Amino acid sequence: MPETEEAQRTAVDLDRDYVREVFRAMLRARLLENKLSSLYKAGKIVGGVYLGKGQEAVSASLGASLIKGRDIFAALIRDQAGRTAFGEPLIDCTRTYLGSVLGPMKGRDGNIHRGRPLDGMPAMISHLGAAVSVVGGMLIARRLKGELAGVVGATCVGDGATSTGAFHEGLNMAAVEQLPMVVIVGNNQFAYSTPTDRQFACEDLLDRAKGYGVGGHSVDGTDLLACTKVIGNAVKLAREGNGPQMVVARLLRLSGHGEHDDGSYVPPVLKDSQLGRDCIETGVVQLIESGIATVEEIERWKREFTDEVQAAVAQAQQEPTPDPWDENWNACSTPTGRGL
Ligand SMILES: Cc1ncc(C[n+]2csc(CCOP(=O)(O)OP(=O)(O)O)c2C)c(N)n1
Repeated sequence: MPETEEAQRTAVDLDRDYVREVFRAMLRARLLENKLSSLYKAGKIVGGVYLGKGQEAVSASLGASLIKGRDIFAALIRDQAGRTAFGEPLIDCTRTYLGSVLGPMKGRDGNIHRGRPLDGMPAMISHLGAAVSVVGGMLIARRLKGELAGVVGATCVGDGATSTGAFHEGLNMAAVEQLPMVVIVGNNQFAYSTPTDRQFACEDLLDRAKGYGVGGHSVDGTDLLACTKVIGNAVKLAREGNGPQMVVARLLRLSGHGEHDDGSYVPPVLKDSQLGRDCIETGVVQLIESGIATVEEIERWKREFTDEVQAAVAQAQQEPTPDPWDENWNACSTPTGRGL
């Protein structure tokens, strides 16, 4: 607890700003993803569309706890809110989904495998768990260059990813090396259509943190204020030299695996449970009840972000897709300045 009254006020204000930042990123991501879903259903997006609906509080709490320009964030398919909170412009998303040559992947990736490595965002890897090793490697590289002080590397995985070899090897190594890493496990009860009781036999995924020798934290992923507190604290612990931290967030995926999947295998009883709460809805109530934001402000943000999403889609839609005759199709990224 800060000693002086002024310091106490500042601490409260900082928390308030952080919570508002998290919620704004959640809202921007939700409005953007609603639009992506409509575009997909209208046949305007080729390939898959993957949403983070219901997981925004977890993802944005992580993204907003990280420092852009210093930290590393390896986002996964449910992390539009975290990307937004970490500072990724919305146009990066619409350009990638709509195949614009001006996007960070230059129109070579159709959906979600985008990144800006020079800004601390490695491009997403589909192979579940692989990002844990990538973040570990990036942190070791910083250590070798003498640039690790005060840095955190973070990634998010799903419950399914925790059963892969890559996850195990990556987290084990991070623990041995005592890296400043945060791994968020979004336990949304399903890996595609496989429920958790067909994925692992331990009672709680949190039990695994002990086995790896890393800090373990559990949070209700539908509760905005709990997410900001628990995830913000895990990032702080990692930053202060306490080694890797694993946070297990309990929630439910509020969409199909991708928009091609109606998720009809999710039992109604789960949807009606605490796990099935929509974090945006609970967040609105929490913000208003705690006086962190007013109804008018939230309505204004909705209008502002709706306009921003429309503009990002309209802009990407009128940009060119790659011309196969001009493209050199380099397999490796080159520092051209375009998209990096
Ligand atoms: C190593 C590996 N195995 C299988 C797949 C195919 N796959 C893609 S997403 C997915 C389910 C992921 O479930 P989970 O980790 O729980 O994350 P969620 O989609 O629920 O957020 C699977 C099996 C993959 N991408 N990588």
